[in-house]
Amino acid sequence: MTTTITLTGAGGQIGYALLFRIAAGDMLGPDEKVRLRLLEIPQGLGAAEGAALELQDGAFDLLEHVEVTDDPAVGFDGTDLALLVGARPRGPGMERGDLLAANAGIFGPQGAAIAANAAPGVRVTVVGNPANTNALIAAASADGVPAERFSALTRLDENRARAQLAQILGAPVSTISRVPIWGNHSATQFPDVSHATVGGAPVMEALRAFVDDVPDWLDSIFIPRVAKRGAEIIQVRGSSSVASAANATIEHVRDWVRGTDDWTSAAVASHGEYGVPEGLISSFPVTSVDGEWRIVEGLEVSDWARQRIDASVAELLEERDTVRGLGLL
Ligand code: NAX
Repeated sequence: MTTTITLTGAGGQIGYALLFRIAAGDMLGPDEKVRLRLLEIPQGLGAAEGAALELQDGAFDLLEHVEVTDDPAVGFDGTDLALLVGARPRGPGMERGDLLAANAGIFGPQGAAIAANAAPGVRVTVVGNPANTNALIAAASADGVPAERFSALTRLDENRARAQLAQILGAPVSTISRVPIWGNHSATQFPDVSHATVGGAPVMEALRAFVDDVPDWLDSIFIPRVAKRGAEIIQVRGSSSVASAANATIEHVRDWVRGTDDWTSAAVASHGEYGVPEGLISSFPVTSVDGEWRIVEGLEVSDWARQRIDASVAELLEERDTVRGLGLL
């Protein structure tokens, strides 16, 4: 079988880290051939064309074809998986509203181009920030494509949270499970350890051996560390997260297409679960079954968790209202 994959922002940093792993079979497995469409804006075409030449030189067995374009109709033609990574970064003096508007100008037309050109079962993963609201705009612009086919990346946040827990508990990260991210992929996100396990045992109990006051540690150290990890990487590395973001994108798409054994996190369209207003693209604990994300329902949510979920969801509502107010939704 061959899957057609469109990557926007293919000339950018995350694009460069993603392409070779996709071609090597890390995303869809060793038996699935891939056809890549690299969609850029004119200024990014050179970098995308360079990446295409290197893909050729990689002589990947699974890579059938690579095409570079700045035309969304060509880029999304017959695509099965659209990875929307390219976005407008916040420039100097840009207000939040300007940023949302600039990105609505990208993700609205891309949503429409997906509806007009993509394969009937297309799945769209939004990485470019502000990811949740960009996904909302793309989905709203994609007439005839169900909102369930759109999701935004919060897997990097979850991976960061699991890694932090592994570090303090002195346990392999592979033994840490069920650490969902709720809400927005932003500083208001809520990495939730209430249901987390380490080697099958509750993390909340395990933490007591390492931390005096667990709720205080969660509030003052863990949650801010996870939520601001992107800024920490920029400070230390001098550039934003790239390989870890590409890795999370690979895992997100792999799980969506091939299914999960346990919970993970993804920002998906709410149908009102956990009081999140219907239609918002909010991060939830999810599983993937038969190629569809399913929100894990029936979890107990403490008052403490409720407040944090509500705060992040309020930010998502604000973003939606700003975009609506500008007539872009
Ligand atoms: P770069 O600036 O390196 O690359 C972005 C690329 O997108 C550029 O080549 C640009 O020409 C292209 N582009 C811009 N508008 C486009 C359009 N309309 N169509 C096609 N291509 C377009 O950024 P990079 O480091 O690769 O990051 C990409 C995006 O990921 C950013 O928005 C970033 O904020 C976001 N991130 C999201 C994360 C998440 O967890 N959801 C984590 C990592 C990352 O911060």
